[in-house]
Amino acid sequence: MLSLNQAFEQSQVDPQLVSVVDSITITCKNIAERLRGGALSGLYGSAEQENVQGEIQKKLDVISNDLLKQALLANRNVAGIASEEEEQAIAGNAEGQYLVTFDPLDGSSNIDVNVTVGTIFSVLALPENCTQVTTDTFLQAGRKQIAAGYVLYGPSVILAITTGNGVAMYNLGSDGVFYQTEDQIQVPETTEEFAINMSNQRFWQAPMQNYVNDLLLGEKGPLGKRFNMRWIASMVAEVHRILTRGGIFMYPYDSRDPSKAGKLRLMYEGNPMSFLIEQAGGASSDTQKPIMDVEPNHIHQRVPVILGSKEEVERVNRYHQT
Ligand code: FDP
Repeated sequence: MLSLNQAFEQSQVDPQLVSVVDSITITCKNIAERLRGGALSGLYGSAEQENVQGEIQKKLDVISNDLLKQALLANRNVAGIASEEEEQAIAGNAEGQYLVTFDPLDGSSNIDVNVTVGTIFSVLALPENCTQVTTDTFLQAGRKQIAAGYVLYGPSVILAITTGNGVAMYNLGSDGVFYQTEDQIQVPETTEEFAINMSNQRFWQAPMQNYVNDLLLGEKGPLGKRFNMRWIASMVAEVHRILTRGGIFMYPYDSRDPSKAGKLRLMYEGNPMSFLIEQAGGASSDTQKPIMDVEPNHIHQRVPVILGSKEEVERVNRYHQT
């Protein structure tokens, strides 16, 4: 079976990029190990909370962030990092050519209930002539991503990755090596499965209300088919399901906090997941344009996210055009 490094070698991925991805996957193995320990790792609960021995417990998302930060900043090919858990980007090594953004533990409200979570990452190039990495250096549209992926901590540990040449998946073996299980994944164009947090329905805008209402009408409605619903409340797990068997995932704008464009973050969730989904033949949209065409103006910018099987994403776009 092909290991991740052999696959990179075969497709002649830049060795410096390989080393950046290595830093991420090695750290993710460490995170997976801690997650597997569950409550025995003493890592459940809130950050800075004391356990019965009077020891300070740190939340796993804080620990995952620290581990990734440490590993990436120690890599001389990394020019800087930006994390969902950090206020500002952090400059890395002077000779580095790559910028990495990451969500260290997506779906973290699921950790304590032992539901699948994951690490999401995106790699950008250091712009030419950049002499000083700042938070603004990261404000590049998703189209400029060099690589993106996630490591899923579920019943098995799975890496999904793209370097702009399709999407491949790897399973973590008991020997600590990621082995390729899928290559050139294709998201089916049509689907009968949707994922959305229905409890927010009354806060959505009219076009989203109309689309979901029509979808719920099933075979007798304008969409002419019966839909099934899934909501894991862990984006990384939902995207993994969509890459595996299709579907549509939506976290639209809602009026609960009108100042926020959506719940999910463009740089750590929207862009990397859109890169994977587009590379697998699916589509992704903020209801007006492809997410990867959104020009970021803030490192923690939020974005409405609609992604998955092409036919359904395009239908959602049409509902928003009328
Ligand atoms: P979480 O808050 O647990 O980190 O990243 C945000 C996210 O999870 C997504 O992974 C998930 O899809 C969504 O939020 C869940 O939101 P709801 O709590 O509204 O269901």
